[in-house]
Amino acid sequence: MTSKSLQAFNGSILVSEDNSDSRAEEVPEMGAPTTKPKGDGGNSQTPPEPESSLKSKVEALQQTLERHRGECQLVLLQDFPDPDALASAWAYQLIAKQYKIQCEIVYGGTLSHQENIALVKLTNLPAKRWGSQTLKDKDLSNYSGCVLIDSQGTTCRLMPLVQQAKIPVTVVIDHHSTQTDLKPEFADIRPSARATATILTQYLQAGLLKLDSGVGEHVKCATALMHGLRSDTNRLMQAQEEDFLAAGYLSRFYDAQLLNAVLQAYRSKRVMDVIERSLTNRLVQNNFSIAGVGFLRYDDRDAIPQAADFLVTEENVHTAVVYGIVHDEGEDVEVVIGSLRTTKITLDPDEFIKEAFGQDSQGRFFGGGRMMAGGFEIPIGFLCGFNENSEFAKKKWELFDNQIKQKLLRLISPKDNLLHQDNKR
Ligand SMILES: [Mn+2]
Repeated sequence: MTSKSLQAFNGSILVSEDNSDSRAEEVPEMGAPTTKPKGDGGNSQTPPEPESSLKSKVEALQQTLERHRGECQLVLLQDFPDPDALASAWAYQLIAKQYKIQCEIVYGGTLSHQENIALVKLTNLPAKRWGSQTLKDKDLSNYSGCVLIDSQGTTCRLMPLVQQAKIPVTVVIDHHSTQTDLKPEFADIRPSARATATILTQYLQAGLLKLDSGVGEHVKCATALMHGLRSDTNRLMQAQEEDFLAAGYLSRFYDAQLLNAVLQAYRSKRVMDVIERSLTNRLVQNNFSIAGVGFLRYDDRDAIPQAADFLVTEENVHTAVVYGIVHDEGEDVEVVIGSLRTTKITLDPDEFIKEAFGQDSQGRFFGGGRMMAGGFEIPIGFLCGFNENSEFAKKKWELFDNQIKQKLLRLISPKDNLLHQDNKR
């Protein structure tokens, strides 16, 4: 991987090779998959999937489902599932139900963004969190196969356990570039697709499940798919022909009021407080806005990308990076979590983050990105804990804050290596 020369601003394509490109996926407003070619202003259109190839995919999926009739499958989502993942998994579950396949939709992390929580609550979306305790109590031998939707297992902490339990990967449906060689029975991996929801909608439209606007569950699932599709295409602004066609089909079934209710979800006070901290602490240099927000509860993790979304709206700012130390009580670990948002077309978040933070001892990058958005997670290992000692916690935060700033400023103002704390504005 080191052979890949990373030039932070040249805007060339860097196909993600590690497992962290989807960190920022939980933020629904942002961007398309990592493989989107850059430098075209985001307007290039990939022609829709040819009908013949879609037809053969649909047939292959039908045959796969038929072979597993009556079985139980585990649908694994990324740790912080976004609307595209949640909705697509639900559509798969409804399709599989026709073959008497029972699907359990699970994720290992948490739902943190208020819109995602609202989506799950308002639509009764059947996804469950499996913490480490749930896993210990679960008998995985019930499941004859696992299904990966909107990921390839690399951003999914449940994946290693499923592999240990020797559950085969039956189906992969995703729009990220191929990340690992999973050898599933059925794969539809389309990096050219803007949303997995578009792929699933095409399946529905091709007849894998006949949607009925008289069936509440169908209406809710269509609404979730519409939300997933919109959020992965930046409210359809990056949508291509096939996404519009899928949205057009969904428009016959979805509930506009319900979608509106999901989008109207309010921010919690704690999210507002984190945004406030990011405003107070931000340092603006060379059109970059950088803000450390200190310690955060795990459930508020999503306040970080939301603060970055907000900071990038400031005049003369094209890129915002917000980070904090998040304590995961379940696993008792602390992680520096950060998000990047940019409106600069020639800045590739994936390259920028890989270049800024480098790799861990196993050669894994601490983060990556896709169009307009990126994220990173840096475990703090031995320095975890003892935050009840406020003097220590303060020093610890300052250390990480300074180190992250230095790494970022090295790229932002290459000649100006030193940290100028009083540059704050
Ligand atoms: Mn997606």
